[in-house]
Order: sequence, then C-alpha cells, then structure tokens
Amino acid sequence: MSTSKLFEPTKLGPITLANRIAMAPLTRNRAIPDGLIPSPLAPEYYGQRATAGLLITEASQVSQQGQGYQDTPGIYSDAQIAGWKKVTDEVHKRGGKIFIQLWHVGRISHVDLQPNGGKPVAPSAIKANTKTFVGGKFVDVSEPRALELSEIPGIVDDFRKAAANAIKAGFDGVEIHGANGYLLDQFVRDSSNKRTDQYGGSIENRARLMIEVATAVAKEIGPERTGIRISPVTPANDVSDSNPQPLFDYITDEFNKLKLVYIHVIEGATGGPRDVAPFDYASLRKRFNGTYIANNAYDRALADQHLASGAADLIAFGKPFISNPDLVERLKLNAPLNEGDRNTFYGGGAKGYTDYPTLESAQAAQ
Ligand code: 8OZ
Repeated sequence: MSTSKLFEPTKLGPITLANRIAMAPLTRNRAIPDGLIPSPLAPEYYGQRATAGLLITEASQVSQQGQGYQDTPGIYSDAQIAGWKKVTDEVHKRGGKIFIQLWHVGRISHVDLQPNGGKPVAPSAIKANTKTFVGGKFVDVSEPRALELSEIPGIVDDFRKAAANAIKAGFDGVEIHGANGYLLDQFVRDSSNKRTDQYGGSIENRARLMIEVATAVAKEIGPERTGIRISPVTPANDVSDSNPQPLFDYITDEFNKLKLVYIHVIEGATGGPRDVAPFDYASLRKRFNGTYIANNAYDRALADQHLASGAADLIAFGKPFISNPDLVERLKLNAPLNEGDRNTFYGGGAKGYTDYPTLESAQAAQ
C-alpha cells in the first residue's frame, strides 16, 4: 500500500476532498447543439470519475459571446442549469465534489458562433494565429474587435451571473478560466492587450479585468467557493508576455486579498513541455495563502515529489482522466493506464466518452 500524500483526504475551503487528485477541465464538445445543454451522457461521464477528490468541469461559456468552439456547454440559461444539476446530483451521489469552469473565449472564436454573426471580442483588434473547431472542422479564428470600455461591466456581470447559476445547479464552487489565451488571459498579457485606457498598459491595468471578475464572483458566491486557473507562460492560443513573473506575482497578491480558495496553475506549455520558459512557480506558491493546484504532465512520481516537498497541495490530471475513469485507483496501484483515442476527444457520443474500461470492468471481461 502507498503512503503517498496523493491519497490523503484534505480540505478545500469548507469542503473535504477524498484525496489530493483533481480532474482538470477537459473540453469534450458533446453539448446538445440546441441550447448548448450538457450532454445526457455527462452525468455518467463525470459520475464515473467521482473518485477524484475534486472534479473540475469542461470550460463552460458564461454567455453566447463567450463561446468559441462548437457544442461546448453554457451556464447562462435555465435549461443549461437544469442539465448541470443532473451532473452535480450524480457526482454527489457517488461521493464526489465538483466545480464548474467559467469561460469567455474572447478572440478565440468565429463569427458563426457569435450573436448576430458579429466579430468576437478582444482587448484589442488583433487576430490570434490559431484555429478553432466550428461546423465540424478546424478553421482560422475570426478577426476580433476591441471591447468598448462601456461593455466591460457587462462581461464582469456575465461571470457573476454564471457563478450564481452554478450554485443553483448544485456545484460546490467555480473555477474562473483565467488561462490558455482566452479573454481574461488576453487582457493580462501584453502581446494581445494594446489598450490605452485603464485596462491596458501597466500590470495593474492589464490585470484589472481578471481581478474585477474574481471580485464579482467571490462576492456573489463566496471566496471559499471561488478558484481560478492561470497559465503564466503558456503559448497556447497565441499569447505571450514580455515579463510574466512580476505580472503573475502581482495577480497572485490580488487573489490573496480576495481570499480565493485556490489557484490552479498550468506549469509550462498547456499540454506540452513543463520547461517551455523560465518561471518561478514557487514564488506564486509562497505568496498565495489558499490551496495551490498544480497541473501539466504530472505522473505519480512527480505528483508524489511535489506534494512531499510542499510545492503543491493538489495535483490536477487532464488527459489521463479522459481514458481512465478509475485514474485514482490506477495511480494508487501504479497500474498501467488506458491510452486515449484522440479521434474522440472533441465531439461525438458515448464512444471515447463513457466507455473506457476500469481495471475492474476490464478484469470481469476476461
Ligand atoms: C482544448 C480544446 C478546446 C478548448 C483550454 C478550454 O485549453 C480549453 C480547450 C482545450 O483551456
């Protein structure tokens, strides 16, 4: 048996988690197209993974404007809330805890998804050199337009309402998506933000929208139920920053003032190398008074090492959770993992979603 800290129960604000393993948010593009309601299979999919100490849902847009890929679920309509309630009920029935990730894609979108076919919105009218998935294929993202100053309070309010909806849907809390080159990260980083008003220029100004969103959400549902994901050096979705360390040190200090329950940090390039650029994650860890969730390319050995040294409180696993519903058990036993099928990551039905075998079901089938 293992004495790894990974399998110890732990507190996350007011709630108790069964272990220090989090399921990272994973985009699966299986929402019902009519209404962008979570798939009828989503309760089973998340329920199968409820042995993780904390489940974080796939990114879910806070408004139609916040959508950037086809068939991603929302959390802004009553029908979406009802769909998510089925997910949280199933996860709670199986003893799990679940946060929903609140998302606005900003410029990583396409006119076909936007209200009245309009341009996607961004801090500045600079097109990202990346693709999105719309109409069944990968296409270049559309040319964005810069948000008017007068529109910014509406965006903050969309996050606030989405957080209130999340609580109605039975979630234990929310994770604000501040990572991976989406709207909040586009404001933060100086490659995508060239504004000259109070939302551009200095670190304080570029961080302002992210902090305003975190403030509004924490005020609405409580900071003990509000976490946020950041990715200080990821090149994902064509963003970069000329000086990320002071930027994210500042942001972390602000999260501290708000008493957010966790920061979820993608260390390195999202889904890629951990050492893509120099960055002192220990600096964030040391500054932040809440829970530090570490993510990116962790395996059992690295997880044990970082928990033992105090570099992290929880470890989030992403892709391994797609193909291993019983990942917790497999990590505990150091058992082999199922390979994921990339062809079914984004879109489709039960295949590659709810049909991956557990150790137990694989054995029974023999
Ligand atoms: C993969 C495909 C589409 C979106 C992220 C929400 O990177 C995503 C995402 C990942 O945070």
